[in-house]
Amino acid sequence: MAYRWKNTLSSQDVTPEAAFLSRRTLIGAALAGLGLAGAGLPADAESLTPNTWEDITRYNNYYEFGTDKGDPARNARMLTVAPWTVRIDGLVDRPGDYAFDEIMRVMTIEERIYRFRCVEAWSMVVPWNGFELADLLALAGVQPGAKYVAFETVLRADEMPGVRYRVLDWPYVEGLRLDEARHPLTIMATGIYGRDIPAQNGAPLRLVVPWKYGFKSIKSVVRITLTDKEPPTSWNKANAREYGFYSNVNPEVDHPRWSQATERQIGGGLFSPRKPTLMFNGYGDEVAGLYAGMDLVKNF
Ligand SMILES: Nc1nc2c(c(=O)[nH]1)N[C@H]1C(S)=C(S)[C@@H](COP(=O)(O)O)O[C@H]1N2
Ligand SMILES: [Mo]
Repeated sequence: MAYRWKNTLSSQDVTPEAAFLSRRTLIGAALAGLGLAGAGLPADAESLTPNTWEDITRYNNYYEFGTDKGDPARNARMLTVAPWTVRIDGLVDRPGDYAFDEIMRVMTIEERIYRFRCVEAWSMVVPWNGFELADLLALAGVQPGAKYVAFETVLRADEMPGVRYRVLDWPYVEGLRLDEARHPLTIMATGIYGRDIPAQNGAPLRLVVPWKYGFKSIKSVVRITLTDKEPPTSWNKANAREYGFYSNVNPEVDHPRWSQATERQIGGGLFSPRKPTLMFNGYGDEVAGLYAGMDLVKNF
């Protein structure tokens, strides 16, 4: 398989948020004029209005840096993000330590504006930059016996003040079925608004699976393992009754302690009405087929 060259984002290419938004509007209008709006994209991809840089980078969940929403923005600057390597191992043809810089050299970086829905019932819209996880998996060569992908976050007690509290069993781990991992909507994000992804959002690369609750989108990934068994996941280990392996966004399956029918949009202001939560977070046309015939109440 041939790999495309990355379209490099240098500091000169950084898109100020206002210019970015007007550019999106222009592109949307141009596409609509040609009758091409949304071709090959989720129907409303062009009409999603991203949250501000401030919303996205100051209201975070990254428990390794503390459990308050403002802790990651304050504490994650301690994280050393370069050099960085990702170990890819298990059922792959080319296991090894892949340097982040080398990955970036061979991947094509795209912009993906996705809804992001946390299991705590708040949501944002984030303009990610990144590459499809499928392309990274192809680089390592997935073997026929592989059925799942396991992910692990870096664990550094000296840089992560939150890990002295046993809120979770560190390191943070997550997992996907192989077909979910290879779905074209599943990306490894390396940027937001055309800038490098900030540490509090999971620098230098983090998973983004837009039809699942936010906790599946594991940050600062250092290891990706192809396996034939469903891998353990941090929130399921912490509370299996409340957090399943699949964790697809589903307004009809409530969390045992709160409703999942609606969500609070971050940045909407104090009086903005809650918005109905969409099945698969609005990506059902693309992903419902992955779960055909499955009981989504049992497999929550
Ligand atoms: N390593 C790690 N990854 C993580 C988390 C975490 O605490 N540690 N929190 C998860 C949760 S609950 C959410 S909602 C998202 C938040 O991502 P954001 O801060 O970029 O919005 O990251 C997910 N990935
Ligand atoms: Mo979350």
